[in-house]
Amino acid sequence: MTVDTQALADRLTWARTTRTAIPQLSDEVPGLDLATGYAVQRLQRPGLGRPVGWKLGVTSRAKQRQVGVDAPIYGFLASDHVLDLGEPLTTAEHINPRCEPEIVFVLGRDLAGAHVTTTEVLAATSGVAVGIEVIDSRFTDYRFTMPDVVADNASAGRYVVGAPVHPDGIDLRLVGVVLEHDGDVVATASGAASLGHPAAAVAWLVRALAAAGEGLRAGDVVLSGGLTAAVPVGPGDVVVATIDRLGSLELACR
Ligand code: 0L1
Ligand code: MG
Repeated sequence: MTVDTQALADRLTWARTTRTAIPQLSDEVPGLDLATGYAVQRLQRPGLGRPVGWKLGVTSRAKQRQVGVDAPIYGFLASDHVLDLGEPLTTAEHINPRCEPEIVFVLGRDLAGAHVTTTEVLAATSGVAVGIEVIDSRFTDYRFTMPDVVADNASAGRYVVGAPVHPDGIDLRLVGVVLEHDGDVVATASGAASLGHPAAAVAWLVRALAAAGEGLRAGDVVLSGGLTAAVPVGPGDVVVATIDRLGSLELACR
């Protein structure tokens, strides 16, 4: 069966720009597979501004349990996804926003290849930082299959990043993570929650991109995967992510 990937991409763009949830694509396209999902995702890239990097999704067991899957995925990040430090999140610009803490990598040089290792990722990294990702599914009630959520750019919404520090001497598996919502600690984790090591998650991404003929570029930002379950947010909420050695980051919602 031939799938009209452009029509599916257009449907997701309509959902995003009108802030209207739609049923998962696989309801209508039963054979929707991961390759088709990535093709639909790719078609949405030009509509979101300048490319700035990538995001990993479903890398933690907490997230895998939350969405009922067992393998990571990736999505692209573009300038329209960026929230500046101190810039509030306007929740009405999203359908169903949820916040999650992430360790963010900033690439110091290009990195590509089908066999890239965790060590090579760390060597190519100029900085790591605390981040908050705002995910937002275009599908009703976050109900989707893996190909659906890949097509929906891994639920990318917005993200904010703190000041990067050099990763030398930091064991990213061991750094503690605390997520606060309106002053309450709602989740804790350590860096190892993302595929055992956040840099291993980035290495997985590089290998996956190599299969698509792509790679990371110097200056790219990579969200290495949500470390806890994501917390739903609305106007007036404040979310704070704190990661040992990397610092604290606050996101206010209006
Ligand atoms: O929760 C979700 O929407 C699954 C997609 C991946 C989101 C993420 O982990 O950043
Ligand atoms: Mg995430």
